[in-house]
Amino acid sequence: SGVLWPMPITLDVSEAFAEDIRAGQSIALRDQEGVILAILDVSDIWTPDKEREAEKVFGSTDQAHPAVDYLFNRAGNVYVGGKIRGLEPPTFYDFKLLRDTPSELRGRFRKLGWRKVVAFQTRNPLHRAHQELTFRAAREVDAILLIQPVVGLTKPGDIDHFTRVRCYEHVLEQYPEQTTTLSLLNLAMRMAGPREALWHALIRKNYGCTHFIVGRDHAGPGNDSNGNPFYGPYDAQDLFKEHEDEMGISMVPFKMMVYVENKAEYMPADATGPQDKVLNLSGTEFRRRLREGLDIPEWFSYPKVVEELRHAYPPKDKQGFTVFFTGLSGSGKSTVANALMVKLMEEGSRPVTLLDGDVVRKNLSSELTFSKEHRDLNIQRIGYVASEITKNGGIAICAPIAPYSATRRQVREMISPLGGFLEVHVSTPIEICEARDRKGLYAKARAGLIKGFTGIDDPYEVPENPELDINTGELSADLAAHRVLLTLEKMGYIK
Ligand code: PPS
Repeated sequence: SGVLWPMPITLDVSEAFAEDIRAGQSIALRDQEGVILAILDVSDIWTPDKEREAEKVFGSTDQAHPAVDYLFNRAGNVYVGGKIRGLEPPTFYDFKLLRDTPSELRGRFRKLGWRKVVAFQTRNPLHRAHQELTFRAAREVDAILLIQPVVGLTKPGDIDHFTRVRCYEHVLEQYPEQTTTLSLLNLAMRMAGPREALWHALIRKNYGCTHFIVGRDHAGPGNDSNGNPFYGPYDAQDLFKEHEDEMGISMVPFKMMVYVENKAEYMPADATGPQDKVLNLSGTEFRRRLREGLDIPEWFSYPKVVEELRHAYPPKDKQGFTVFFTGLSGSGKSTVANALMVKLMEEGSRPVTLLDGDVVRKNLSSELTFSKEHRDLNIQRIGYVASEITKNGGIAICAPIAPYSATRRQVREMISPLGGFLEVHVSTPIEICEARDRKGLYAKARAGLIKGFTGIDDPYEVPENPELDINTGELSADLAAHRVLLTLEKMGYIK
């Protein structure tokens, strides 16, 4: 239509779903619980050219870009378009008082007589530099400041919004009264840099803002697979300038703010001189210090914000972790796992749960057989329980056979983002396991009474890079458990 709109909002569906619908039909758009939020009267069904979409919207087809990755690997291959009839807005149970519709926010501005409002977009916790930047921006254009953080999908690995909102509330105390307000924006970010900046600004216009802050590297996705940034640091400002006339909202461009030690204040980077001592703490370094429980200087952030973040992202010795034993039947997994459990209980820093192969088979997986499919399902269940324990700061010790590498890798990938993961290969040779034959199962397998027994007529894929390798033919259970403890200590999970 010629209306300026930088971001396609598409409904992607699977090919199978698309087969079943025709233009002219209506489909229900539901939330995760199945509540119908809107009806889409389908007028178009088409297969998009994703390469072209990626190139045009994100300026790249490199899958290191999170939105390109989403488009290519997660979005369905067919798009459906048409008129939407809204039935009810999505329900949120968190921070209800901080969520506003565009008309609610416009109403608030009107009621308070705020004619000029400058919006600040963010997906990160705010520190002193942000406070300085936003406050200066508001003063520059003589406007009220709206901090409007995104609480929907942001960049993978970002700090969760519950923690961020608690941080924003602390930072709000730092502004003079009646100058600043906070409202949350439920948006799925695309990290599309320049186009995203225009999109963010148009959304803010709809919320009643007159100005929008665009800083350095707005909505930047980080580096591409060659290590180069996807967009130039001020590309977003340039694109905004190009379209400012038709935007209906003005840009307040901002250069990066830095702390100048000799002046004991923040300044825009381009306003510092050669005699100035500029202090810098990168996001990566900040996260490292947080993770290691190291000092974070007062010039960088506010003590209450740091405390909030430390609480949400404790150092390793306060995080949960999983010790995942894998090995043949009779290799000694359970014995070492039990010895480890009591040692960790003695240490007492966190609650410990043992998910032993046999015990899980009795309580969690009683209907499963030893087929490949069922073994995988069994390990996925164990991984899921361990991931929940790890996420909540506990210790999970798992001791199944877990014969397949791919499934073990899945478990590792599921747990690693939530806490520690230590894979221990109990590599006791099969001859020793068979000679022990504590349950008489090897004898039965040899006699053909049990089919598909691991190591006899069923595979065991040896782990390639376990954190630890233990052979209980050479090491007692007690010493083996001690070695696990030492490894955990080395990794930083116990003190
Ligand atoms: S798996 O492959 O990870 O799902 O196996 P797991 O749940 O750890 O169960 C292993 C225990 O079940 C007994 N058992 C068998 N193991 C291997 N193959 C076959 N066919 C089989 N049938 C029964 C065996 O006692 C295993 O216990 P552990 O403690 O490993 O000796």
